[in-house]
Amino acid sequence: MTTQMLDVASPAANPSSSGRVRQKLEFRSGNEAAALAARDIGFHVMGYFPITPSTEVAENLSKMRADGEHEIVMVAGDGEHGAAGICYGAALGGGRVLNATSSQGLLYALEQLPVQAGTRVPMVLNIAARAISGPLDIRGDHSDIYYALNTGWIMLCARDPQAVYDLNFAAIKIGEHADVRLPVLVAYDGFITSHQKRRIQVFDDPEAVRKFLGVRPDFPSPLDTEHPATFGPYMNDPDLINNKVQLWQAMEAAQRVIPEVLAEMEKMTGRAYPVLDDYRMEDADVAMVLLNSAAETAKETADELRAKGKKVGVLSPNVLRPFPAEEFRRALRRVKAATIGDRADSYGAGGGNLSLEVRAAIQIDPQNHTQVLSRIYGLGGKDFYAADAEQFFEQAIAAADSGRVAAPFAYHGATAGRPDSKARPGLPPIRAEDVPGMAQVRRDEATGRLKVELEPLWKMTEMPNRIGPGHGACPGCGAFPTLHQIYNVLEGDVVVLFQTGCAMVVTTGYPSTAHRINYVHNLFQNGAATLSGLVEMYHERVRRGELPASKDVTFVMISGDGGMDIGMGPAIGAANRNHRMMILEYDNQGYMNTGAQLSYSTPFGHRTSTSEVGASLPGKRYHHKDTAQIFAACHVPFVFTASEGYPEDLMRKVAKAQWYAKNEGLVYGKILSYCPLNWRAADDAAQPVLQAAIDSCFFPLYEIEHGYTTLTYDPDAMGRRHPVSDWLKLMGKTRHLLTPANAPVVEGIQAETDRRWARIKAMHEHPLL
Ligand SMILES: Cc1ncc(C[n+]2csc(CCOP(=O)(O)OP(=O)(O)O)c2C)c(N)n1
Ligand code: SF4
Repeated sequence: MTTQMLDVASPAANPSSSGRVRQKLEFRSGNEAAALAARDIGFHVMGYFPITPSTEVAENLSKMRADGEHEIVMVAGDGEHGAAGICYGAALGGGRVLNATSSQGLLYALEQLPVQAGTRVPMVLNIAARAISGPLDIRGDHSDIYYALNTGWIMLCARDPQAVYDLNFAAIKIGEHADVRLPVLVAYDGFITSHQKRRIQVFDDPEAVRKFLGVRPDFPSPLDTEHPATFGPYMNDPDLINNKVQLWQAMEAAQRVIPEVLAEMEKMTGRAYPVLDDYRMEDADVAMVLLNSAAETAKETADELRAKGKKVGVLSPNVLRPFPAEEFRRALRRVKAATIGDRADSYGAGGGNLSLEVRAAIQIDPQNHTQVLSRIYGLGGKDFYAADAEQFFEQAIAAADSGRVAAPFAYHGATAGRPDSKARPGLPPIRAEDVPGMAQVRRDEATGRLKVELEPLWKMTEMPNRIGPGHGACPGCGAFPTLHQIYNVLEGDVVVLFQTGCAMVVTTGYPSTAHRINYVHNLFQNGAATLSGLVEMYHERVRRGELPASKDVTFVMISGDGGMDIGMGPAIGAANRNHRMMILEYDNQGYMNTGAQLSYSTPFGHRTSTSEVGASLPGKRYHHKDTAQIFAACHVPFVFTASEGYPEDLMRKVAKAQWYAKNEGLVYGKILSYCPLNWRAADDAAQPVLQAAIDSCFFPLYEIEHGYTTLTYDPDAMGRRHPVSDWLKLMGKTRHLLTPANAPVVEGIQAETDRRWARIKAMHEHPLL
């Protein structure tokens, strides 16, 4: 039986006594289908954090919310761990809750998943499955979802956009069933299902949807103040094991509830989702077992082989937790050989999780003699074509015919690599002596502050660039002028760590790299911790005489503003420990690498793909984060703000920063950096736009040296102060704010700008502030 339903047009058009409800046809991707389902379900709250390829779920919902199509409260987490916490709290509050993520996002949220399952709090989490780092690859495989197998969440698998839509409804009903009460995850293939559009049927009968879902049952909630209760107590032996028995029992109950709910869905829609999807298995000698979209390819190949007289079939679970062990036993009882493909390895276990679990399921059946071939395929988005499916079938047929398996476990599709090519910079590496730097720094003994003498700016053209040309950034991108100004003033040996973001992604496409000095990437939630470890190892190895003390390396972390949201905890940790390193943030006011979602540094009212603009919403709903002041509160030796639009000012500050990072401890710098693509401004308009942000006092230029604040540019004193509207009118992302209806929003931005500016000025004027 297949999950496909291409004959729904008639029942959709003619809901009849068969129990089918009115539906309508749409042409949608998996992510759009998840967003439409969310709208039709009417979740109370969505907690989320952007990550490719699942981000579109939140983006679509943001657009729909701006257009007044739903009322889901959308809360952007500071990272996926935060988003999962938001969802847990919201779900404890008794309403319906949604999240969507992928890859590292799921892994970063993972710690919260057993907390929620263990305390039995239902919600729905969509996963557009993607490869996990490292190295980083944004395309699809199943290495992320396999990590969720042991969390206690129910796991549904959606093979196409229609299934994504349908299974979101089923997820609500299954998770909220009184005997189950568990959170539910709906997994679909990144890009293949998340982005490819298909014809799908969506409900066109809100009343029928309401009837199917019912109201969310009243589970114990901290919002029920009439019945005080403790949620998540500390547990001792034997209560914890008993708690886990209950979780297991809930999964057992789900074995019964899931088919019931899916049967009810089938009645309403005409679309069937058996727990284990079986295709042409009625008399199959040979089977292929695959998860999600690849199974559809395998079905076409099965048809071709059947036409040649081969008895082959395909199995694909629609439910991964609870695992359909009994269904596999039944389906494979007569099968002589099966190839089980996994889009992720369980390294060292001799198979991926699906293969291991199917083997475990059938080995307890004395009547089963199926030979199993485990194959790892399709990693990092590697396509799975009909030719691959044919090979899988042929290998199983050979095993069935010979009675022996030639290779029980193998990777499928790997190559010999490129033995002649090495990961190397396109240009020769740069050494300390090549970069004398553009500044002399000395300490003023009277004030204890640093004085910088800068070479004339034209000298910059003589400096070799530590970052080579040929990167793939957008024309006019400000990240690179920013990096060049930083690098040209830093003298000697520099080791950089880039957190994930545009500057990282466009400079390191394996096997090339634009970095001509030592470069490390770590994900943008943990770069500061990683660099602090490297710094400590450097100093310890110098102390032990293992590395030359004469070298005097400078350690620099480069991050976007988004990395200072999700990576804030480790960055503050590094600041509190005061490691000798620099954290330099290029602030382009959003998560640009993933398609311009809001960051906490996005200013109020600005349009991003998750703070959309429409009749119901005028862009972002809260003010930008003052990251420089957060670091100032850590009392590190040096904090500054700067902009690529003021190169001399920026370079002076970076020169000071290098001195402090070598001699005293941690430095943080926030650098306003142009993003023409997502600010919706001309490629060559960096200077006027940045100047306007600074002259409006929205982005004050200052430094804090040992706690003393100094304004390095004062628009008031220079007679150049302008209202924020003069800045907002220069960018497409803010033009909507200039309509009369949004005048109060602009007044709010102006008021907050004035308030923050007055505080900085007061700090500048008063040595104790
Ligand atoms: C744990 C985790 N969550 C989400 C992502 C997806 N992601 C990668 S870069 C990025 C945005 C980076 O924004 P920012 O630091 O501001 O740098 P920019 O892209 O603007 O240069 C996001 C959301 C990820 N890689 N890992
Ligand atoms: S999206 Fe913006 S920050 Fe990213 S490369 Fe393009 S211009 Fe630069």
